[in-house]
Amino acid sequence: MTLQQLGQTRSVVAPEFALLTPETFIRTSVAEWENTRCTVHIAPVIGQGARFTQFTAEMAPGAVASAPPHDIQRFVFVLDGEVELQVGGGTHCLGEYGYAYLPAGTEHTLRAQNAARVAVFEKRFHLQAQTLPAPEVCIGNERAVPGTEFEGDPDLIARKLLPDTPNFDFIVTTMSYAPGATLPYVEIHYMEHGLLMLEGEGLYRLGERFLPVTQGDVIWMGAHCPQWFGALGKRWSKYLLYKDMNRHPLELK
Ligand code: UGY
Ligand code: MN
Repeated sequence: MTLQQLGQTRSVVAPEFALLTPETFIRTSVAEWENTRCTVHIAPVIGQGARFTQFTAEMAPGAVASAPPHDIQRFVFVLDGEVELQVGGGTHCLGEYGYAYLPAGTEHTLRAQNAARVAVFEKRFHLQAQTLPAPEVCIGNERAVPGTEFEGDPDLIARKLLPDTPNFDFIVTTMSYAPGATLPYVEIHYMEHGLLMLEGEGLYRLGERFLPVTQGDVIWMGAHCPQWFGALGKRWSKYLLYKDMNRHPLELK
């Protein structure tokens, strides 16, 4: 018998964080995603509560997704395969590591050209933001985004996939670590994170736990969860990271 068959897993769910590893993923269907198996990793009902959702959509060839309800923003990131995005009268082909941000109320479709796997973050658009100009559609590929050194460390590179401007109420970045690189300190902040390990492996500190993580793992970090990462192995590690941003702490919903 395997350790899994004996009831073992690396997944941990705590009030302020969750590590979710692939052997515990349960596929389900989600409205708007036809012919698609979705694993909803993070939903508002998790732990002390999340204000966003993160899921992986496994689209069959030709599967189509339509826009979420009108007040919800969507960010998609193609993990495997090719997805055709139709929005605003234009057609865009998103290949591996291609991404798109669709503001709340943006009619669009996503069509899998072949079997495709897509990481999705969705968040209700924050009302306070309606006094600012509406965020715009953003389309790109992570591999074409210039990186910047995180806190001056050339072995820790951050890439912002969305504009860091006050009209956006969340941001998605990738963080790339050379073997042995670490976050320079334990972070504690009121913003929450959704994370997908894209490449590599290492140790994630979540609260008081140090947990081994690897490609394919998902992490939720709730408000004020102590967090730190150190990269292990012989290749660069990279994770995709959601973070809510730019809103008054007393106005968070
Ligand atoms: O900027 C951040 O919040 C980021 N460095 N956090 C993280 O990687 N857990
Ligand atoms: Mn952080």
